Amino acid sequence: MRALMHGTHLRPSATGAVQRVIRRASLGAALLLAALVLAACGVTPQTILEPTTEAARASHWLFLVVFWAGLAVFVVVEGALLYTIFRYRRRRGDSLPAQTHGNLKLEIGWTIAPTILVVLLAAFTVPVIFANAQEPEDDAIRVEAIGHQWWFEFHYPDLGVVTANELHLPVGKPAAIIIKSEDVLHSFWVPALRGKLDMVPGRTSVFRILPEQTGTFPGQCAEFCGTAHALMRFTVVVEEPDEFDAWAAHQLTDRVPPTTELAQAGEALLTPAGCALCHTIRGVTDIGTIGPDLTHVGSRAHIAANTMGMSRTDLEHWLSDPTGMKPGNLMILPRPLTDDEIEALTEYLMGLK
Ligand code: HEC
Ligand SMILES: [Cu+2]
Repeated sequence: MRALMHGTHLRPSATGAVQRVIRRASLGAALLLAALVLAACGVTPQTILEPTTEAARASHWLFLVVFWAGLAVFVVVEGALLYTIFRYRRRRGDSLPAQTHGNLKLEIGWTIAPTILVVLLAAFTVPVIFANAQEPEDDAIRVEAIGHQWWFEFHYPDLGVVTANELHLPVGKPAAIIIKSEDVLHSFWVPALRGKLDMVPGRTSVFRILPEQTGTFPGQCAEFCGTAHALMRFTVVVEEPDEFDAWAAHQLTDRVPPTTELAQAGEALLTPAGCALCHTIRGVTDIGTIGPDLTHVGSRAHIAANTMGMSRTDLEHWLSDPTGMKPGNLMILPRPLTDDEIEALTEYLMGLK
């Protein structure tokens, strides 16, 4: 009797708890969905499903082959499993079924079928691997892409241009991307342009990209490389050849000298505040090589490996607390900056177009 009362007493609140959990879970799911939908708005999708070059189309096609083949296998195997479970389930009065130990025909069958499937997949895959391994042409525009913890450096050895996290390429011209790493394993990946390639320390790999359409394509590091790996992104700007030439010519110039008093005060801070230890700003200082080249930082759309915008507010946030903005990153200031210093440096950096 006591147990029964106890039971009836418990039940309503237990049901309430379950309902609360369900309500919370559905609220959470709705919020997550909304966040995903919002995140998808206004950004060029970083997806392999919208290839824009021959190499990316080849990988995409291969993905479809493997996906549909995998789906067919899944449906057949799970279908057979479900059919067997229901058709041969134990019914009342059933006795132990006949016990078999091995079935030669079946075993030969399920060895041969996957073998044929794997050989077929290889037959599709190998030509794509070879096609995508095509050497870049001799007159391809050469770009060294160098992985750093946790940002990308781009260096055009023939043009002399050095920049960070924003790779510019002229449309319709093959590019030879020369892939290196400064420290640990990274991976260079712009899904719209082609598949990934590891950036291996001590090793140089080259791949070819032939952009077919202008636009801005997101990329990111695709190999875990430490604390800020998830915050290591970049963009590829594919533009008309004359726009590219103008961009490159401008990148080659020294920094735009500051004109306002505030910006001049910013420039005067580069050495005392420690920035010059790590950053190069051509025309002012060229000893720093640990951080991105800032000569034309104001001409880029983002900072901090594309995890923040290039705006006054973003720069102020970045300078007041780089570690808080991007945990683990290697911009360690010798001392915190004062508000006045941040204001002056921000004004100065905004002017480095
Ligand atoms: C110890 C080296 C170091 C010092 C000192 C340093 N930085 Fe940096 N800085 C970095 C590194 C490394 C990054 C790249 C961070 C990342 O994205 O992971 C960076 C990024 C930046 C960026 C963003 C650039 C971009 O294109 O993403 C700006 C702007 C910047 N630093 C300004 C400054 C200023 C101004 C100072 C002086 C007050 C300074 N830094 C001092 C190492 C340093
Ligand atoms: Cu990484």
